[in-house]
Amino acid sequence: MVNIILFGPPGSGKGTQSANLINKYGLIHLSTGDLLRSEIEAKTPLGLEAKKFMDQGQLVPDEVVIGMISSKLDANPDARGFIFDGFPRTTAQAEALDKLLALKKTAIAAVLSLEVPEDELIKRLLNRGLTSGRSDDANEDVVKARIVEYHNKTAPVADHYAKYGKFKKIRGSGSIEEIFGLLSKEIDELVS
Ligand code: B4P
Repeated sequence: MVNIILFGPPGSGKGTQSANLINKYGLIHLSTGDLLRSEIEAKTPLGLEAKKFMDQGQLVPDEVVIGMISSKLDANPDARGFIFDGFPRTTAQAEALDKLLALKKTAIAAVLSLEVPEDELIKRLLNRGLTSGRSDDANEDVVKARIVEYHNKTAPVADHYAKYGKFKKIRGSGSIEEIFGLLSKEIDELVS
């Protein structure tokens, strides 16, 4: 089983690259952002609660996202591995994920972190906001709040995995194909 975390700030391309990587490697894509947006669309109690945080550019409480990931892991007992996209976003989430995987006698193989300059992140997100209908991409204040949340709460997750020698920075600016090539090179070594 090969489990990879695609890491990086909002707009760094985690979702974009995951979509291509799952096809190439036959892994299961677990995006907490996508899971939360489905709950919002279905107007479930979880979705209505999550929306309050997402609309402000804040992270959704840990117990909500950890619960979602735990059910998805249980629902896919025969998976060849997972690509975690947008999860873990706090150290508490990282610790919970490590425990959930240990129960399944597996672990994170690598954390690949997409590095993109901040001005480019803002440009990409506002640009997506023109067409996506995503409330959290819609205005510059919310986009900037998401980047602040990333620095305060998510960046420490890098240290958590660096301690185990699992953390690797990957250039995240350039064409989508170019970055896909850089990520594939890393994953090829893990699956060979
Ligand atoms: P996410 O859905 O995870 O979204 P993201 O961080 O904005 O985007 P990503 O990095 O995947 O960027 P993408 O490929 O789409 O999170 C949304 C919100 O959900 C969070 O703010 C939070 O509130 C909540 N949430 C999610 N997970 C959570 C958790 N674990 N705990 C708590 N809360 C959680 O790319 C962005 C844009 O850039 C796209 O338009 C794309 O086309 C473009 N792009 C991509 N690569 C490019 C490239 N190489 N060149 C030019 N443009 C590119």
